[in-house]
Amino acid sequence: MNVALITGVMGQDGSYLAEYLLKKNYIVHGVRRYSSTNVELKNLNQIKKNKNYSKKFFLHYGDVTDTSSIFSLIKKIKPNEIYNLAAQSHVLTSFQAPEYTSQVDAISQLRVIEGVRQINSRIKIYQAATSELYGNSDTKFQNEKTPFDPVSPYSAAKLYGFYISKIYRTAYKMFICNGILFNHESPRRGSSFVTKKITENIKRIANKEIDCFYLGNLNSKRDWGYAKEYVETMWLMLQQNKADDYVIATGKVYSVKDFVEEAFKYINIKIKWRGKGLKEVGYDTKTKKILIKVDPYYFRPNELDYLRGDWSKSRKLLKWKPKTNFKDLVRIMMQSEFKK
Ligand code: NAP
Ligand code: G4F
Repeated sequence: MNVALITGVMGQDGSYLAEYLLKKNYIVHGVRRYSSTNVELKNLNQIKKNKNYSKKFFLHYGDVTDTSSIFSLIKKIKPNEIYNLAAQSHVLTSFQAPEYTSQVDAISQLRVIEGVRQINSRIKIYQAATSELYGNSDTKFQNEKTPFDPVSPYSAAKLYGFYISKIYRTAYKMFICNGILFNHESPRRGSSFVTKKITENIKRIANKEIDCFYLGNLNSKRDWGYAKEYVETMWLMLQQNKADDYVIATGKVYSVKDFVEEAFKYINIKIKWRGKGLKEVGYDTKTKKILIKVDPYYFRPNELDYLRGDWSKSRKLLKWKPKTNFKDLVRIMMQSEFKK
């Protein structure tokens, strides 16, 4: 019987991964943080609705910053695989809370890995690394050989997670894989990330709740994929004969403006841009109404302008390829907003 432990199970990836593993007949244990307010288990709705999963899916309170909670969960659950997804995953927030971000995204990675080393070093570990590690690399595509150059407290912390995983892999022969995933989105994305922020605000405009909304760097380019299909690669990495690091991406790149334009098409609005810098606005070509403005609050002290992944190693070794293109991703997210 395969038993998986997922930290960060309530997040976007954790919830899709839990569903994916349950379909594969895994027993899945997820770690959630305690909160004194009533946190909705929205992302776990599909699992809660499925009666077959009631004896296969278990939620535990825990925190990756707490050694006793993580060590005792590993001892109690006895997983074969750990997917270590818990993180303070928002880049701008990492500038506002750098020490906390380092605790969760760097030291806690060591905590999980060290727990496995002490308790049962044969447990396989997936470590959530990130394309943010590359920073403003001057290559057109980034792959597993591209040098890292982090530009935020978030990516510096993840860099530690990446290397400590590699070090334990070689020093103790542990099976630890770093997934260098490029941006991936879905209806389950947190509202403060740019794609979800755009789709939610377009819905508000359509409902006449707001007249316009504010964004930061409109020209930033990302390689956006679909989270639901990216989680499969986490599992695939742990099924290989040898532990390794893999880039997961689409190889296509779009700007924040492209995302805005594509998303507005869903409600038949054509967006054009005028002005420069802080004065740049996006307006409806038919009504001339301004729908998007720039607010410097959303700028990062260090911007990362361009990320585009070369996923050829994953295609070759994991036999994986992305299926959902940019337009489909935007449509999936918009459809979900309007279904709510
Ligand atoms: P997410 O939606 O932000 O989920 C992260 C989860 O971690 C949340 O459920 C959060 O819990 C939990 N968490 C935070 N601090 C914790 C703590 N101290 N103890 C236990 N749980 C904690 O992130 P995601 O998009 O699913 O990403 C999953 C992982 O992949 C993250 O490590 C992220 O950094 C990495 N990654 C993401 C992308 C992407 O484009 N999505 C790309 C590359 C790498 P709360 O709900 O209580 O806050
Ligand atoms: O959606 P974002 O906040 O994602 P970002 O910073 O690329 O980070 C995400 O992807 C990483 C993988 O590369 C993950 F490791 C990380 O955990 C996270 O999931 O911002 C995307 C781009 C940025 O360039 C940002 O400056 O959009 C730009 N942007 C423009 N206006 C905005 C906004 N970002 C946010 N969050 N909010 C805005 O209003």
